[in-house]
Amino acid sequence: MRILLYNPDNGVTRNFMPHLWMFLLQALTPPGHEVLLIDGNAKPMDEAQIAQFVRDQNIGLVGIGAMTRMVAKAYRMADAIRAAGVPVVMGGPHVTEEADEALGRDGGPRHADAVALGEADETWPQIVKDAVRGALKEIYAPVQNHNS
Ligand code: B12
Repeated sequence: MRILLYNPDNGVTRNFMPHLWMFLLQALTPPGHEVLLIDGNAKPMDEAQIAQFVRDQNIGLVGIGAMTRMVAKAYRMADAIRAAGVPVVMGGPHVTEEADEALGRDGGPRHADAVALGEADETWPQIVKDAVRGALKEIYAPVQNHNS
């Protein structure tokens, strides 16, 4: 499967500070998949452009991460990707606190097929496997270590 990890542009201050999550999840992706990275600060895209990109590149899953300041753009891009028929998983600090908002469980529109809560180091490989089977769960909670 071809996977796109997308970080929306920071449309508030427009300062560019690359985020680490994309590189980490790319490294943690199980073998056999191709992972493409787009940071909107380096490659600005609008909704129509990202929908075209996922179609042209035969993308099977899109992961979007966002802090609160970029989440409105993240949701607009997620909506465009889902309308193109490609599932979206979202993660990062905003949707970790507001998973119901991303999943449309708060009365608003749904933006994501699945949400990864907290750190996704352990859950990302499972998310990819579930996406391949067409069986994404709505919520992926981080694996807790209760040894301490
Ligand atoms: C380092 C850091 C910074 C650094 C570097 C920022 C950068 N761009 O990389 C500096 C000091 C510059 C910084 C600045 C800011 N930061 Co800062 N920062 C952090 C900090 C301490 C760690 C982030 C990090 O790199 N973690 C390591 C990476 C690998 O982990 P991660 O990003 O959390 O990603 C993991 C999960 O979130 C999840 N995940 C994330 N995205 C996705 C996407 C998908 C698809 C999936 C499946 C999973 C997933 O999986 C990843 C792997 O486990 C966090 C607090 C914290 N302890 O997490 C705050 C934090 C992210 N920062 C925050 C804020 C608000 C800011 C600023 C906006 C502050 C300001 N007012 O200017 C600026 C924004 C600057 C910018 N343009 O990016 C907030 C965000 C809150 C929110 N609701 O959005 C946090 C959470 C702190 C807090 N508790 O308030 N920050």
